[in-house]
Amino acid sequence: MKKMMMGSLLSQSQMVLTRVLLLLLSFTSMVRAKDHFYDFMLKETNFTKLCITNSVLTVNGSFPGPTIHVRKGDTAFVNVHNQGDYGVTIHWHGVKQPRNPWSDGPEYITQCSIAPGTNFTYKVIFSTEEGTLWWHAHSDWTQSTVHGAIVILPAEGTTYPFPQPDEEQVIVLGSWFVFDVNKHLHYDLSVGGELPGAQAYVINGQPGAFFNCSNDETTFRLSVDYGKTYLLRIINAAVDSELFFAIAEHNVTVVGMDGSYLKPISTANVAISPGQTMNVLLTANQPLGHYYMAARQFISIGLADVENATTAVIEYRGNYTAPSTPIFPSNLPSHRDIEAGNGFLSRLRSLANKEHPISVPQNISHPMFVVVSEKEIVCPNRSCVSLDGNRLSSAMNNITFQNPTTDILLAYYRDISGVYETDFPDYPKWFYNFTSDDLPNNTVIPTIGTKVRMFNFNETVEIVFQGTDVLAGAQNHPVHMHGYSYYVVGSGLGNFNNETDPKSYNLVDPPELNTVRVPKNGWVTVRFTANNPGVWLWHCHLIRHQTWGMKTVFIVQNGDTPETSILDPPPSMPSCKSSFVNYIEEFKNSDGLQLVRMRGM
Ligand SMILES: [Cu+2]
Repeated sequence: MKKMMMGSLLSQSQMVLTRVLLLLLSFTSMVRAKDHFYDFMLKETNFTKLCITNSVLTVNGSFPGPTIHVRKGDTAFVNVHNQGDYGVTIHWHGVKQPRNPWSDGPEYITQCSIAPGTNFTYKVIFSTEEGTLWWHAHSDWTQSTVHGAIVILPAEGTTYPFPQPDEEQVIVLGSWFVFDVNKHLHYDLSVGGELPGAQAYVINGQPGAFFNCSNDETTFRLSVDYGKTYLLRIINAAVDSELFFAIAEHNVTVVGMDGSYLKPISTANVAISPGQTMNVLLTANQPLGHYYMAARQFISIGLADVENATTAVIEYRGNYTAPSTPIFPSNLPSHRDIEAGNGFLSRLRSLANKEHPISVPQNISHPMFVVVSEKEIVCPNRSCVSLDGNRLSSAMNNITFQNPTTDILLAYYRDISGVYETDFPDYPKWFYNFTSDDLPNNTVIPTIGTKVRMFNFNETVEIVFQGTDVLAGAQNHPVHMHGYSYYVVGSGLGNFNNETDPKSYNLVDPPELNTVRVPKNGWVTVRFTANNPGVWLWHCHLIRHQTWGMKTVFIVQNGDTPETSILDPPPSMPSCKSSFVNYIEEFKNSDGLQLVRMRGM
C-alpha cells in the first residue's frame, strides 16, 4: 500500500514536472522575441579614396559600419562608445520604437549628443518591421560615414512571402567626401552659402571603376552561381542624393521597401531616395561573365555633384574567359531622367493579405496640407554669400525649424517651458499657385522657430505634401517620418486639387513606407494612425534641406492607459553640451582666409 502510494506520488510529481517543461517549451516558442547586444566603437579612421587620405568617424573602424541582424519583434541593445572628437547621436531609421522615443536618436529632438569619452545604450525595439532598414548618425553630417544596415528576418517559424532566395547580400549606397564634411558644413553655414557636395558615391564603401585612382581594390565584387537567386538588400545611405541603380543585362524584382513587403515588381532599374531601402531579387540567368551593377545620381534640379557612375561587379563563377571589362548597364537612367525616377512610385502596392495585413485609415480626423519650399533668410547688411547677400534656407508651411538647445523630448516629458512652441500650422498661411515658375518675392522669406504639432492619441492623420517652385527651387523632396511608417495613398504633378485628386487615392493596397519623395512641382498624400506616443521628427532626407530647416516635430500624446503611454526614460540621457558646433572654432590662416578647425588643433 505504502509502496503503491509512493509510486503514484512519484508519477504525479513526474507528470507535474513534464507539464511544467511542456509549458516552458510552449512559452519560449510563443515568445520568440530575442534580445541582441552590440557594441559600437565610434572612432576616427583613415581611408584613402580618389587618391586622397581622409580621417572620418566610423563605427568599429568600418565603412559602411556593421550590420545589425534581428528577427521581427526582437530588441537590440546597442552600446555606443564615443571615442571620437565630438558629440554624436545614432538613429534607427524606420524602426518604429513603440512608446520609446528615448532611443530614436535625432540630436536636439529626442536627445542631446553622446560626448567624447562617454557612452549611451540604445534600446532598439522592433515590432512590425520585416525586411531591411538601417542606422545612421543623426547629428551634423556625421551620418555620411556613420551608418550601416539592419537586416530583419521573418519571425521564427515564418518565411518570406516569396521563394527562399539562395543567398542574401547587403548593398549600401553611400556618399564620399574627400574632406572633413562637418568642418566644411559649419563654415558654409556661417556664411550662409551652398552646403558641401559629395565627390563620389560608393557601393559598400567602394567607388568602383570610374574615379581617380580606381583599380581592382576600389571595387566591390559579388560572386554568383548561374541559376541561383540572390536577395539584395539595397540601402540609400547617401546623405544628399537620390540614386538610380541597375545591373547590366539583368532585371530585378522589387519585393519590399522600408521594412514592408510589396507585390513583386519586375524592373530594369530602380530610383531610390536617401533614407529608403529596397529588397530586390536578382536571378543569375545570363551567360557566364562579368556585369557591372551601377548607381548614378538622380537629380531633379541643378547640376550633378558627381558625373561618373559608381560601379560594383557581379562575377559569375565557372569556367570561361573573363572579359577585359564588365558589361555596363544600358538600363541605368541618365541623371535627369525624371520619368524613370518618379514614375516608379505609382507601381508600388503592399501585399495587403492575411499574413501581411494593412490598416489604412479610411476616415481622417486630422487633415494637414504641408508645403515644402526653398527659402532665403535676410542677413544683416547683406553679409551672407547667397542671392542678394542673403542666407539659403528651407521650410515646411513657411516655418524654418530652428534646433533648440535642450532636446524637445525632455522638455515635453518634464514640462519645461520655453523650449518649443506648439503652433506648427496644419495649413499654409496663404494658398498660391505653388508650382508657378514666376512666384512673387513674398513667398521667399520664412518664419524661423521651434514649432511642433501636437496630436491626440489615435488620431487618424492625412498629410498632403505640396512641392513648390519658390526661388526656382522646384525639386524632389524625400520626406521621412520617425516613429512610424505611413501609407502612400496618392501622388501627382502640379497643384493638389482637393476635389479631383482624392478620387485617385489607393486605399486598398497602398505601399507602407517611412520615406517618400514629394515629386518636383507635384504632391504626395500619406496617411497614418497616431498610435505611437512620443516626440517624432519629420524631415526632408536630403541632408542639406534638413540642415536648412525643412523639418518639424510631431508630438503624439499618451493614451488613457499605461500601455498607450511613453515608456519611462532610461536611467540617464546624455547632457546637452557636446554638439559638433561646440568643438569647432573659426580662425584666419596666414593668407587671411577665414577657416574652421576643431578646438585645440
Ligand atoms: Cu528636400
